[in-house]
Amino acid sequence: MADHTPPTVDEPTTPTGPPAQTSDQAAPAQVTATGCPFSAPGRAQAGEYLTTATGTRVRDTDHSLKAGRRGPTLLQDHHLREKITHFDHERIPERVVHARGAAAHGVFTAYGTAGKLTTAGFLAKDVETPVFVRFSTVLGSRGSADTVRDTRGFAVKFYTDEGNFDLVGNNIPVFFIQDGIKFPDVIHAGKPHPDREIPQAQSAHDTFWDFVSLHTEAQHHTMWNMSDRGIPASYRTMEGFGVHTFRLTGPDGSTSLVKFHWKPAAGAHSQVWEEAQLTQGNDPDFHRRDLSDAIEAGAFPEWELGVQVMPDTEDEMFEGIDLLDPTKLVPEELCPVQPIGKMVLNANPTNYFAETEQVAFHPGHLVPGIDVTNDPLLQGRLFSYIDTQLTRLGGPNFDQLPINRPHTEVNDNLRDGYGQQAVHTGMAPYRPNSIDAGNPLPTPTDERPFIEVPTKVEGEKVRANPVTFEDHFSQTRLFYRSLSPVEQEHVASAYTFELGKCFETPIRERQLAHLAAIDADLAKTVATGLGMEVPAPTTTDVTDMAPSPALAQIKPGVTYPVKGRKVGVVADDDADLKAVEAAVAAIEKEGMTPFVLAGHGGHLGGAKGPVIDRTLLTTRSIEYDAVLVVSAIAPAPDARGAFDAKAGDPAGVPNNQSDPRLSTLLSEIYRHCKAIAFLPNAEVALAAAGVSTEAPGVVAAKDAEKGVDSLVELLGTHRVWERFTPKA
Ligand code: HDE
Repeated sequence: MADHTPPTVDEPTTPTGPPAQTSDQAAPAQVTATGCPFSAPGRAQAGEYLTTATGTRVRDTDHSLKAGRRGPTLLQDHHLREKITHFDHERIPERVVHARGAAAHGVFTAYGTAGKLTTAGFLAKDVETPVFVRFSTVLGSRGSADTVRDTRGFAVKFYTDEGNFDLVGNNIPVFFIQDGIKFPDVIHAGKPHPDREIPQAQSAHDTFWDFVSLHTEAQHHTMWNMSDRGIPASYRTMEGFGVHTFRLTGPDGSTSLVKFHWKPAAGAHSQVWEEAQLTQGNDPDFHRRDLSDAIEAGAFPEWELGVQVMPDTEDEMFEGIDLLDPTKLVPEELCPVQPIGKMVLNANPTNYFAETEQVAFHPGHLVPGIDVTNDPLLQGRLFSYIDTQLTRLGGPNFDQLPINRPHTEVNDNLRDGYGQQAVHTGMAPYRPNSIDAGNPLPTPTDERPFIEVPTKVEGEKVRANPVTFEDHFSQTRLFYRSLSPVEQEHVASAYTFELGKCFETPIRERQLAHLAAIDADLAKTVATGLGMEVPAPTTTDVTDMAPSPALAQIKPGVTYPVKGRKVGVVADDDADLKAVEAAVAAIEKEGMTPFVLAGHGGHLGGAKGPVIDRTLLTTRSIEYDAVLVVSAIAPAPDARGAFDAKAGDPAGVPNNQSDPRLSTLLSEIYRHCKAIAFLPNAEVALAAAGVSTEAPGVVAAKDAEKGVDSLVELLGTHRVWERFTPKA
């Protein structure tokens, strides 16, 4: 067993024993009804009457103090100045990356299966640990759309009994660069162009593709971005990855190298590209809304945490894969993911700014039993995350903000600084001391301190990577070739779209040469779409690795729970209202959310009829995972300009039988491979939309219950992909 006891250092003042912690040294924790430490009572809003910041009651907050009714405002108006000054400083700098995000509270429950791997107490059997999870896009500003093509952040703060542990991961298991020093470069390239500050939250522009085509190490991550992973259907349907390799220490002192994985119970699903684009305009808050709505509806999002465990060998390699290279993954077929616990998100934040905006994650927030490795990207991050908060959160005391406070005692000797919340009373915030009874003491080894795993370090000072970091194409090919044909088709379209938005021919040519190295057919499809020749491949030194089916999102025969899916029930006032009610009940019974969709608001067929949740004016296809069409919707007489009642549409159905906005909605649902069921007499709506009732996933149902049954079956595989079989 390795001895991890730190060397003893003789100190001038030897403490005589663990002195009691004094009140000023305790963490400033306050627990709210939800069990999370939130606001200290000093700043909570209380009392019936409006007051100033210092508690003086205010009679009038609508008129400034003026010299006469028509006179100038007086500098003396302390209430006006306090109110406006505070408002002027309400904003803090947004995160330099991952500015756009949404978060939720939850609970992590460990299975105890990691007990031999790590001493981390929160991974012991049945231990429940509160968590706060923030999901984000990377490139966009705080107000940008959720459904852009991008990597998603997946950051989890575990408030463990041994201090906070942050698993600050992404929804993609590899990263663009191998060394943290390149991070400013890749982000400058991905962010809007500095001259006109466009495009917002997009990778489809010259500087991004300039960077990733010049740094071939970015090819693997970029391929993931171009796959369906770049446009998740929901935060609830994303996998999460710790990306880097971490080092665990078990109770017997043995160490192992691990990669962390989050697997969503709902399955990994994505939008299709047209749908993602429509969503950006129709509901830029789509993912944020989906997350909070699901939690509010009790459809709590769930993930299983798992680890791939690799031996801690001297070369830190596994099956030829360098575990310190963050552009490489370890296929699950070579090293299975072992489940170690479950996370359920069960509460929305109370206040966006206080929690979601002020939460500060840091890969260096570690607990005993979990340590970092020398991955040069992770090493760069260990510096960045504290540093960035100094600007963003205005000083070094951000760990005292309610959302960042640990749920354990803190006795850190850190003092003063901007935003200091604690009223420290001791005399000797230094060590050793003989004044505050020596408090605080260094933690003895048997009291579970954090101890760095004593790994051997030697070498010359160099600015260089290991040679095992050099292959940038084999795993990119592995990922592409592991995808299902549908996903491969999406990848080709995504590259064609993105490069089609680049103006510089040399950039397109360089990227096509990389695609030629990855997969000749892919390069050919993209080049054809761009109207260009396929250049010679960048390299032919690419290893064919055995495909990893686990990397595909669309897996034949695999179905997922339908709980939390959204189903539209389309009906008009003269529809069979009993069928509408039965459909709503059947959808709810499955744990899904029904939305009755009609031409107008209020109730269907009079005040006592079913409640209408969405109207053709307020909705779009993007809101639904599937639809049940109970009847067509007659065109609204006031939908001026939306249709010409006299003309027939190409399907030969007069527009006065089905509202053209319903036709648009149904044709999008159809094109996006979503399930459709329809009741007798509703065919006219499908015909007007040009939707064939013979097509896969378009099901005629005798009654509402049967219709919902068909939808449940189809929704298990998320989409009806066979509707448009990709060309061979
Ligand atoms: Fe980050 N990253 N990052 N990153 N990152 C930040 O920290 C950085 C990297 C990730 O919801 C920043 O507090 C560097 C990899 C997430 O609050 C900043 C490098 C992965 C979030 C920062 C990386 C991530 C961040 C901006 C290369 C996946 C959002 C604000 C060495 C494993 C956390 C902040 C949240 C945020 C730096 C690379 C994930 C600037 C220097 C790899 C999920 O510190």
